[in-house]
This record gives sequence, C-alpha cells and structure tokens, in this order.
Amino acid sequence: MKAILALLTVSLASLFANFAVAADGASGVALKLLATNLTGPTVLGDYDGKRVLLAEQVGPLHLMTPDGQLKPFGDLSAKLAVNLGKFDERGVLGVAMHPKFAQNRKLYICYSVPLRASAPTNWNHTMNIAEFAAKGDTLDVASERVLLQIDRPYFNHNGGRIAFGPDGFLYIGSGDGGHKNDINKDDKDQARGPRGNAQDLNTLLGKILRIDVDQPAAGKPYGIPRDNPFVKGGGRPEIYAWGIRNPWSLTFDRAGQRELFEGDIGQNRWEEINIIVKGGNYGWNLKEGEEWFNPKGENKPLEKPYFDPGNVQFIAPVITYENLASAPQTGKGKSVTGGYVYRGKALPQLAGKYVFADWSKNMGVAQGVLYTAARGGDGKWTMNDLALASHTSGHIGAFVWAFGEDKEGELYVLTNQTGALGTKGGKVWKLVKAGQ
Ligand SMILES: [Ca+2]
Repeated sequence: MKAILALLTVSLASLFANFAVAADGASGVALKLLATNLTGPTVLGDYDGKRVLLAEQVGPLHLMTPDGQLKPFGDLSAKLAVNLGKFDERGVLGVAMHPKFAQNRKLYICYSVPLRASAPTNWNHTMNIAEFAAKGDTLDVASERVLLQIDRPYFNHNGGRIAFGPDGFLYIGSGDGGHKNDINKDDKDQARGPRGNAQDLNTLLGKILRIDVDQPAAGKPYGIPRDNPFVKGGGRPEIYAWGIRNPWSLTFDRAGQRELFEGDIGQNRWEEINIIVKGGNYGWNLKEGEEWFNPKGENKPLEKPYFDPGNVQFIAPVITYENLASAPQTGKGKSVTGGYVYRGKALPQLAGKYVFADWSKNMGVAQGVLYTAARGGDGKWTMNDLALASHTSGHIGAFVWAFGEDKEGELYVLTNQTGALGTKGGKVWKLVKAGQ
C-alpha cells in the first residue's frame, strides 16, 4: 500500500509538473525537426559556414544543409569498439575542426577502438584522438594520424568530447575509467590506485587535457603547451584540470570571457556543470557536487574527505541538480548532457544563458528535459526548465544525447528515442523561435 501511495504521489506530482510547464510555456522557444533515421547522434558543428558536420556514435559522419539534407562525409564504423543494440558509452564521441580547417582541411576525431596490445589485458578498450584530412568533402580515412591513445578499463565514463580553445590548443575531456565511484570493482580489476583515477595526476583518466596539434615535440605526435600545469613535473604534462568524473560536453563560450564549460555526469547524488580553469581540481571522487563523496556508499555523503587531500582548493560546480537515484522526489534527472552558452541571434531571450539538458529521467523511457541557466549579477547561476512551445508537454520526449552549434551560434539538440544504440530513432532538432 505504501508503495502504491508513493507511486500515486509521484505520478500526481509529475502531472502537475507538466501542467506547470504547459501553463508557463512562454519561453518562445520551439524545436524544429531537421533530420531523422539516425543512431545516437553525438556531434554537430560548423563545417564550412553553409553546412554542419554531424556524427553518429556508431560511425557514420554526414554533412547537413540548413534544411536537414544529409550527405555522407565518412564512416568510422569498421574501426570502432561499440555494441550495437545496447546501451554503450563508446563510439564516435568527439569531433573538432582545426581552427584553420578552411585552409588546412584538418579535423580531429575522438573515438573508441578495440583494446590495443600494450594495454592491461583485462581492460575494455582504447580511446583514440586522431587527426584526419578532408579530401574534397569526404573524410580521407587513410590520412589518419593517431595523436593520443588512452586505454580504458571499462566501457563507460569515457567523456571523449574535444574542442579547440581560443588559444588554438586542443582540449580533451577524459572520464575516470568507469565502473562506478572511481574505485576498483574487485581486487583483480586494477583499474585504478586506492585513491581513484580522477585525483591521480599520473593517469590521463578523470581529467581535462590540453595538447598542441600544430607543433609536435621532437619524436612525438603532439606538443605540450608550455604553460600546462605539470610541464615541469608533478603529473602527466597533458593534464590541464582534474577531479573530473565523466565529461559529457566540453564547450567554449564563443563570446564573453571565452570560458570553458564542462558537463560532469554525477554518480548518484549530484549532476554538475563546471567552468574549467587551468590547474583546477573539480573534486571527484573526493567530492560530488559540494558534498564529500563516499566511494563505499554513493548515497551517503561523508562528513570529511575519505583521504586527506592536504591543502587543496577544490573548485565548486557553477550549476548542480539532484540526481533521481538518491532523490526520487526532488531530483531533476539522471545524467547531465552539457550544452552551450547561447550566442546566436534567433532567440534573444536565451542570450548569454547556458543551454543544457538531462539525458532522461528514466533509463528505459524517453524523458529528457532541456534546461537553461542564467548567471546573475552576483555571479551565481540559476537553473530553469526550458519549456518547448513545439511540444504539448513542454518536454522533448527523447533521450538528449548531445548539443551542437553552427557558425551563427544557433543551437541544435541531438536525440535518440531509446537509451540503446539499436534503432534508427536518432534525430536532429534546431532551437528556433516559436511559431516559425
Ligand atoms: Ca566536481
């Protein structure tokens, strides 16, 4: 009976929540459907000012016109380690065009391949960050130059989003190695040391990395920017920031202070958006949100850190929301899908706001929710539902896989109709003015 009452309470609450959204659907923002028949679309970004490059997690890459017409650009399917038909966090995870792509035709792709021979044999796969050239308007797969390989103990928490900064360097989000809590699953898995990967400066897992693709060091495929934090020792020289769990978005604000926003998927209690700065420690797995994380009991935060981190300044997230896994009544979702600061022209009501989403409230049901966050005069961010005028409930009714941005700064939402990679239910939507 108690369970039935609880269920009833939840469904009534969600009913009222939907009413509230519908009544308040004055965002003036709608979604325009541009492309369908995709599988887990992960990346969308400017290609040549006229078209965008669109990647599917399972391998195909396309060029897309403003009216949603797709033309094949390339296909990495044959190289990938990815499970079709299942929930998977591997595949094509990030694409970044070289800042001088129009001249040099170089682009960078982060994707998952079968475990390389030099990796621990019980690990899961290897993540490649590779340079490719475009030949005409197609990906020249044979031109590949692998820059960096990161071995991964589990299939999950890869991150894999990449972006060029205003400094011309390539930034790479690398998740903590997976399983959960950033601790070893058992004595045999040896996926990390006793203090996890994200706080361990001798591994590239659980970090934001920064490399120079244009000026390789002698005998190396890439260079290390000379002001990276550990260029003189103390940690891996590629590390730019650390204490990261699962960075599912890594985007620079194209205006303002050109800040680097990162969506960090939480464990059971808090989803986070961080503004990444050089040398910043973002807390994981000592902290989740602003609490001391308990790696042996993810729903029960600790009074103090589980090991003494010494004199460390942790950088708190700018936006957090509770995870339904530990807060079934008050939580907003399960997994943050980071987005972009809106700098387009079509939607002035979003100007300067960070647009993002929760992936879905339910692993099995398509209940993603779009959010915006605005920075107040005191520097604090406030998060709000982005009610969609195009959708009766105000909600998208899909799993929100990722966001994309075109040359004009207009934003796109990439969705999948299930949580798995088995169907062609993936779609591309554009954020547009309601009524158009
Ligand atoms: Ca954090």
